Amino acid sequence: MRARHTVLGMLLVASAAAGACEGLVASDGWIRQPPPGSPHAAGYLVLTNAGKRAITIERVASPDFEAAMLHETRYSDGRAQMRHVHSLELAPGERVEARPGGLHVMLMRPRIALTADALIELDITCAAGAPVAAWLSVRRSPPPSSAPDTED
Ligand SMILES: [Cu+2]
Repeated sequence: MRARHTVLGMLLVASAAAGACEGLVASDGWIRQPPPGSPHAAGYLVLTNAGKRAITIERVASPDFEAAMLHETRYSDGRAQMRHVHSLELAPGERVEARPGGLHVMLMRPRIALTADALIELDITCAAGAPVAAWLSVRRSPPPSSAPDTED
């Protein structure tokens, strides 16, 4: 069995990518611990294109959940609505932060217990490329760097 707990509570997990995800760096990944028995959870991370060419993320998946997709929360008339983000393009040097109240990874039907500090694998697939693995740490509350946007 793969160890699912971090040794030092490390949050930042970076992946240098190959193929069509070349230059993609995923860091600061975390998942808000859902209530026990909840059929879904939301994951967050920072995606940076450190390469010289545009990257298009086409799909996300996790072996720890039956389904995963990128979602974006939008507010209209004071109500939050989520929509599926089918693809996400990152220009060279661009940094996109998934955080509460905005872009997030919707994770559905967990296959493992989402205990605090568990590490969840997220496989990011770019156009025609092999998936790149990122790691999301299960947390009870957001890390200080990722407080929700409450201004709007
Ligand atoms: Cu969602």
